Amino acid sequence: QIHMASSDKIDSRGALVVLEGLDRCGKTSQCGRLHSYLEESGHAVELWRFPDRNTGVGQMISSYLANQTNLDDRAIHLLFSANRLEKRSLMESKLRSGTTLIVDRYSFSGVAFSSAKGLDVEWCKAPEAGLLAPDVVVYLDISPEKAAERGGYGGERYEKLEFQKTVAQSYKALSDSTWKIVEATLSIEDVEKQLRQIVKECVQMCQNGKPFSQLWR
Ligand code: FDM
Repeated sequence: QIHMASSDKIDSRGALVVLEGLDRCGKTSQCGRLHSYLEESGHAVELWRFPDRNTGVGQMISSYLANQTNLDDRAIHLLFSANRLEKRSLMESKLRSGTTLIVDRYSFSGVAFSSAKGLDVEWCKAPEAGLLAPDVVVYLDISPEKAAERGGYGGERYEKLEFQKTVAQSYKALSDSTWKIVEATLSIEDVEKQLRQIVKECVQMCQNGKPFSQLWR
């Protein structure tokens, strides 16, 4: 009779999948398509986004983005961080129960946008050290000029070409070799195809017990 050592036990879990990119890169549509695809294939999956505008903190962020309130750059940065921190335990329990989360923006947006205003990168990272690290980060890559040509910048605070150029540089500085870069100017179907492949592999690794890791550690 074979007894499995407890260290051999496989803790199957859901995957934390994060999509990042500039405004108008197609992130939100692709998150939706990916969510439907996984759901239809019978996988437990939820679509999340940051900022989560449904919480009290999220409402403060929303009114800031709509230019209805002004806040100090550091203060709004910390609200974005708090908005992720307040979802941390729910996030972890969903993943442990086997649910995959497709997340439209995460801490990388926090650092990219705030550091584009001139805040120190390390200062920006600090409040979120220890949050769950994504199992995969997909960056939908588009030049700020191309994104602006797509039109439909909605008039929110950051939706301006000059600022988006700086954000693009911040993202580049933040990205590492683990990020999957997908060319966002391909057709919707081709982007979708690449995403499915990336996410299928990632989901598989998490089902096979890939351990959690923490941000910025
Ligand atoms: N944004 C988003 C930040 O500045 N910091 C953050 O931590 C996050 C998650 O908020 F311009 C910015 C990015 C974007 C704006 O995002 C709202 P959506 O995806 O358009 O809702």
